[in-house]
Amino acid sequence: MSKKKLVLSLLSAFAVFNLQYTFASINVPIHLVGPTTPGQNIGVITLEDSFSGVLVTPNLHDLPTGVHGFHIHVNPNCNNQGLAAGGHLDPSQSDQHHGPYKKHGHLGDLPVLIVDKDGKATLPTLAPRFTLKEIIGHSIMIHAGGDNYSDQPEKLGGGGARIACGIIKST
Ligand SMILES: [Cu+2]
Ligand SMILES: [Zn+2]
Repeated sequence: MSKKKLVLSLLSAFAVFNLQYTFASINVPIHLVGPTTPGQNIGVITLEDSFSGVLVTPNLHDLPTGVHGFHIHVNPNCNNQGLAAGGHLDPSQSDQHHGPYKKHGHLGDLPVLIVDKDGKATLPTLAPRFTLKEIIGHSIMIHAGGDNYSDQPEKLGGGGARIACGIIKST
């Protein structure tokens, strides 16, 4: 093989490699929840397949400082103060809230969302147990309180009220 041919075949092999390892991603607009329809837009969450689960990259503002419960909920509907979204995504019907790192429990349990002193959330986290395909057609929810990845002492990690939400749609 000539040197030129070798370079060309190496280049095309590299292009194919890159195509295979370009992961799908989705941008989800996030709104504060409202009594009937969604309220103010507070930014976007980017969801992207990775070598190990889904990379969750928030670019959010106007949230209360601190740690927030963060989950995939079943219904693609953020109305009625977020209640229309239903419960945590749980295809195995485990009925257990164990957070993102245990093998069993709600598939939709995400790592907590951290909001800085300026009300912004920008820290990426990895949700290791599902792929992007499994969460399309559901919603993503931010709670007022934190999440201890347990049903004790409070159910569902103790996050309480739903404060912001977005619908995960394929693009
Ligand atoms: Cu939730
Ligand atoms: Zn849960």
